[in-house]
Order: sequence, then structure tokens, then C-alpha cells
Amino acid sequence: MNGFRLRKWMRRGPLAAIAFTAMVAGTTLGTAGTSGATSSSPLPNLPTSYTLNLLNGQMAAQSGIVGPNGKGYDTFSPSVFTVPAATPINITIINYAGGQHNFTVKNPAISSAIPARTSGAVPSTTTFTTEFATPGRYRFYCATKCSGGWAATADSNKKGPSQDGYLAGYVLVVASTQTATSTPLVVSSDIVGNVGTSSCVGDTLFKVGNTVVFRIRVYDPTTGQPMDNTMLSSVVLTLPDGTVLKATYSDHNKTSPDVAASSFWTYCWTVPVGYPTGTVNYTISATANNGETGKFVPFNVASSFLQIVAS
Ligand SMILES: [Cu+2]
Repeated sequence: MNGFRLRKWMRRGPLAAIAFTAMVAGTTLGTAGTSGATSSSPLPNLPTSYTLNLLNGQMAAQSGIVGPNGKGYDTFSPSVFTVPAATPINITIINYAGGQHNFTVKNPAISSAIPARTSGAVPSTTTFTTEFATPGRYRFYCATKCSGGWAATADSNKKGPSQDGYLAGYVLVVASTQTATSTPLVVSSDIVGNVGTSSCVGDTLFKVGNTVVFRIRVYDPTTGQPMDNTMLSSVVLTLPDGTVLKATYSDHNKTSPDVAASSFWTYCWTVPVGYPTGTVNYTISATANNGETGKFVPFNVASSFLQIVAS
């Protein structure tokens, strides 16, 4: 929102100001809706630096927003902005107003003094760093007994000091990309033998020289859809001795019309000579192109573990 557009609103008069207020409300709802969805879908990276203008209600060059009484008031612009959670945020406030204000949030406690513009039309610049640990909607306001007139009075709906959309507004804090991407991929797996008639029959007992086929499917946690080699950068098995085996993706029944059902990740592992007998506590890790990961650990039931038996 720049001064030019605000001036155009000013010229349109009180009706335009109402439209602006409605737009602010719409922004709040819309962004809050997006925020609600972040638990299951990663967001694009949000900027960690934010600049607010504190517009002067009286100066022709940098006008505040016209209030219900038709007068212009000192105004934070924008009055709603979105930042990522658990991330240091640099906030810069350019104050064009002739009076001093401040930027206050109750919890987390933020209180930053905002000096008046220095001289003439030269604004003051205030910068501070803060952090919101938890996603949510945080009200900010000017808490000084300033010369903001009606805009500095307590909100009639008891939201707190100052009027929303003028000397008060909201910081929408959404789960950061890092948090959102911690939603794990869903990895499922079974093992089958690849010897004679036992092919594709679930089995857990193998001897040296047998081939163990690990069948792996990875699902996108948000869509439930299987993830192929265009979506995943790697699917790897790790054996207890640290051996890493890289699975590949292919269609295992090309005559089946249901490609999604017959396509999955596999690794064929031939049990090497001298491999110790007993349970093989393998794990499987999948990594998506966007960095999301998921892990498969076999059920902690002895009969479901891969076991190597004596020849
Ligand atoms: Cu103030």
C-alpha cells in the first residue's frame, strides 16, 4: 500500500475509506484461512523483514486513513501482515506522523517507541527484531497516550487500545516452512522373496543367497497420492550394519491398466555370504524434492521382521 493509492482513496472520501476497512477485514479472514491450512501443507517462504508505514492523518503528502467521521488519522499501513512463526522478524516502521507513537503487542511482549518525524516531511525510521513462537493472530497497537485522537481511543468492541485499521492491526503468524515440512511422508513397505514360486508371497525368513525384494510405497501426506520418481529425490534402505541401498521406481506390471497400483519403489537385496543370522532391523527413508522426509520402521513384532536363518 503506497501513499499514492491512499491519496486516491482520500479523494474518493468516506465511502472509499469504508471500502478500505472492509478490505482489511477481508484480508484478515482470508489469510487466517490460509493459516489454518498450514498444518498440512507447506507454505512458500515468507519474508522475515517487514516494513510498515505510519501514515500521517494530517499531511497532504502522506495521508492517514479517513475515519468514520470523515477526518484523516495516523495509520499503520498495512494494518495486517503475515510472518512465519519461530523466526526472528525484522520490523521497520517509517513514521510520517508529526507525533510519536509506539508498536505494542501484549504477548509476546513487544514495545517499541516510534519517534515523530524528524523535521518537515522527513520520516523517522525505527527498526527492531522480534519473534513469534506460536502461530496465531496477534493484535498490535499504539499504547501511548498519543495525539492520535479517535484512532488512539480504545476500540468499542473491547479489542484493546486504539482502533483496528488505524493505530492498531494484526500480525498473522503462520507455521514456518520448516515446521510445515516436518509433516512426514507416509512410507509403507513389505518384503517378498524372489525365489521360485515364493515370488510375491509375503515372507520374512531368508537364507544366504536368497533375494529379498523390498517393496515400498510413499504417499504425500496432504493428498494421499503415491509419490513417484518425479516427486521423490531418494528412497533408501539402511541395514543395521550401515549399508545404504538405493531403491528405484518402476511399473512392475506393465500389462495392468492401473499404473499407480502396479508402480512402486523396490530394492532387490541378495543376502551376502557370511551375513549374520537373526533379525535385520532395517529402516527406509524417503526424501521429496521439496525436502520433506518420511521414515519407515518395521512393526515391532518379531514375526514381521526380516530374519536371516541358517542355510
Ligand atoms: Cu499513538
